[in-house]
Amino acid sequence: STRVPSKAEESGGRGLETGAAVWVSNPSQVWTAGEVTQSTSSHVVVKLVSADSPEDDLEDLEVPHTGGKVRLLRRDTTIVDAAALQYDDLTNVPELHEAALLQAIADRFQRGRIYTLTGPVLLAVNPFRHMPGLYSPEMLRSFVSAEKLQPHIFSIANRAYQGILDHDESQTVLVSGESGAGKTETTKFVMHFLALTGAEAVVSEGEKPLSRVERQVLRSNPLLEAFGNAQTLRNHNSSRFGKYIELQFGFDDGLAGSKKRLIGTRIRTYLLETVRVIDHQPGERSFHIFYQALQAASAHLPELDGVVREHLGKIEGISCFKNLGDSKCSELLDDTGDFQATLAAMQTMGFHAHEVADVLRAVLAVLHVGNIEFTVPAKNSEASEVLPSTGASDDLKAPLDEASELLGLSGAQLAEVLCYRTMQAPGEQVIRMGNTTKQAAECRDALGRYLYHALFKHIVEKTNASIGFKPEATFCGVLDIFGFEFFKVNSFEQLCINFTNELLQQYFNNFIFENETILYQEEGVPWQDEDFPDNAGIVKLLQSSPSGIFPMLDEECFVIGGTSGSWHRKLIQTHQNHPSFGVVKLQNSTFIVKHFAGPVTYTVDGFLEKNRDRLSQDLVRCLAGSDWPFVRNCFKDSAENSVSRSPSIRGSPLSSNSPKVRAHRSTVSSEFRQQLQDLMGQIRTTTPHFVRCIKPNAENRAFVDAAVPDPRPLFDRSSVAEQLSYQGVLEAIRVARAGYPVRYYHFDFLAAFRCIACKDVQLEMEAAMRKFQESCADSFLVESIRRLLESEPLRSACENAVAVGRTRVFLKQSAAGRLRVAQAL
Ligand code: AOV
Ligand code: MG
Repeated sequence: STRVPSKAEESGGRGLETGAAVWVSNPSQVWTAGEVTQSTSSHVVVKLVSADSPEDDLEDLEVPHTGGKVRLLRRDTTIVDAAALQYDDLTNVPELHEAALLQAIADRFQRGRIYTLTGPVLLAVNPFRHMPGLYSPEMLRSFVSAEKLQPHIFSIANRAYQGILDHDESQTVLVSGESGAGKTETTKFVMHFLALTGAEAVVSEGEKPLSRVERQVLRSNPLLEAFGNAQTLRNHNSSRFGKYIELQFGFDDGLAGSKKRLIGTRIRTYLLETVRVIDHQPGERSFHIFYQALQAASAHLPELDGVVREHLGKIEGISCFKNLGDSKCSELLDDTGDFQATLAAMQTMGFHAHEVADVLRAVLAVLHVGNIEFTVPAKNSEASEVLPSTGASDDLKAPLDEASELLGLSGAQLAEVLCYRTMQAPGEQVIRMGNTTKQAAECRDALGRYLYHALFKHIVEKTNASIGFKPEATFCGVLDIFGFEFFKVNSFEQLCINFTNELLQQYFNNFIFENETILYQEEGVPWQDEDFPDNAGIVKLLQSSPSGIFPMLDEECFVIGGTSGSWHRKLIQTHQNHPSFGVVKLQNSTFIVKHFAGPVTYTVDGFLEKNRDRLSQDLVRCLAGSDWPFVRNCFKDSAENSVSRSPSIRGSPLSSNSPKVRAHRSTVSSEFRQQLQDLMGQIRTTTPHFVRCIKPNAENRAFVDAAVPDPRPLFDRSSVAEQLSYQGVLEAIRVARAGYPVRYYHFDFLAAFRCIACKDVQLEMEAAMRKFQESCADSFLVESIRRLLESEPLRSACENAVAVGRTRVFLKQSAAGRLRVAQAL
């Protein structure tokens, strides 16, 4: 039967003959070349081959057949140059496994080939520098309507475009990878291709003007990045939100041309990291727009209107703002220049001058809110009041006054909702209670985050509205969403992100599986699918109602006296025997989820609070009554929904008891899961294209052509191997090679193994191969292949272990091994 080989099975030395070339697993190099010098019934002896100097005497290794710590994989020595064009698609490699994959990507990268295909999946290694010509207009044109898939992002984009033109089917390009791997850049190349190709298709001669929509779509990137990206330790332009952009195609009535081009767009965003407004790690920064706006304060910007210009003028630099801290700027960023781009993008998007001013006013308000500090009043240690002044700058008023003025409130109104809260049980009087300084500070931070989130949503909505969206049009979606994450401490955000990745992985597995099924069908080779790798169990553990990890978290948010700790205890009770769930001994507040990409330990502190994340309704009501229409509109909806939506006070047992409230409860995770479900539903209606981005080294060091002496590897093999594993690429290969891991095209098979046959038969085979070269008809070859497989001594080894398909020979390991032994004799 067909099984996916387990790790143990493929790792030992069983079946390896003396002289066999192998890859040896090695923690630092990940895979080192070696050769079997001795093969016994219990073990093999492997001599390591040093890549730098083959004569070096490296120690011999004894590897038992059971594998043990060391893993062995067969090394294909017939591949002289893995970077060769023949292997643009690695499915052409006869025996593809993780060592071969890693070597091929490494070899290709050294030669500047950053893109590689494994079947339909594109792997993209980030070069961290401009690659001359790689994305030029000529290059772009060369991919348009090319039939064969090539290792280039434009080729993938063209596939998607052709799918829309030829079949009128919607498409999705799913881009994944860790932070800094190049997802966002990849997304932009896809958008660039689709916008330009559509435009070129319409106007064939002379000038090729972009339409309004095309210009706006391209400009939407710098705009969203200004508000949603930040400099982090891993990426100077890290996206702190996920996005799905639907690029819609159709015939534009107003424009000439008979081909479809971009006619509309819808951008959806996910999980903006709003905590970054309040705080960030040393060496990182808050969102770009803060620094851009403050830089503009020093530059003269006459186009800005009075209030904002006056406020900007008073600011002496980022050090005025507590939330920006002592952020230093990378030389890779140009805030002043980027600000001009942000303003230009807003203009392209149709923001009027007063709307631009509103946006900047909100940016400043968020900063000033962050500066408000609290103190304990003399008589009451359980209460708080606003600290009068921090004296940040001579021109500035007290933070409370600056903030409230910008927000269109009075200082007293804002102080009231920060320092006091009200409660009301159904049918009873309103009670007013003082906040402690800690509670007041939490209120302030929640306000800053909420305000910024509202601003971000406003930017996205405005962008969508001005580009326009056609409900029925065929589209190409592009998904740029955070990859799998695991840090030293993992919290609610990581669980949400990793859950997203589980769903995408499940989708990816199904795609690979279907793809492989089609291949087998086309080849006329039967295959069974019983051991298809499947993460459905983990997905269920996370989301199934009512006892999945997320539904239990939601439930706990509405239980009186519920805490992260009580949720944790219930989790353990319910799931302790689940194969994908675990606990760490001696670590009381953690649990483990065994994700497809590896186990992640989550720390439960703060899960409940983060999942509730509601602004106090006192604040919402106050802001909904602002003098400033912009803020009023941002908070109007929340104020209207507030009665039925969630407890009127964070965690207040008084109102959460009311059945009316319970019926409409919503949490961050439930909203996010709903968004994800909609997204997956949408993606499932499209034809998918997968791009896996890979970060070659953790320091973002740029690709160099010449071998510049640098002891640090440009291509960190162990890190790349890890990424291939948790991006599911290895799994995909394992699935793809589940039934028959070794594959040769008919011709290649005879070229490699005809030597096994006796002389006369060999001559016949060579004649068949010549005929094939003239006619390309496989039928000439198939007869010879069958003859070879049925001859002694191969017959018994090949029975049930070889399938001859229409274009390829499929082999199980046992048969492949036997053939190699015969070949070597
Ligand atoms: P990410 O989107 O995957 O990270 P980016 O797309 O922002 O990563 O890429 C990081 C940086 O790598 C970019 O700013 C470029 O300098 C460089 N880069 C990426 N792809 C290419 C390419 N094809 N050619 C040249 N340079 C490239 V994150 O959003 O942090 O998860 O959160
Ligand atoms: Mg990004």
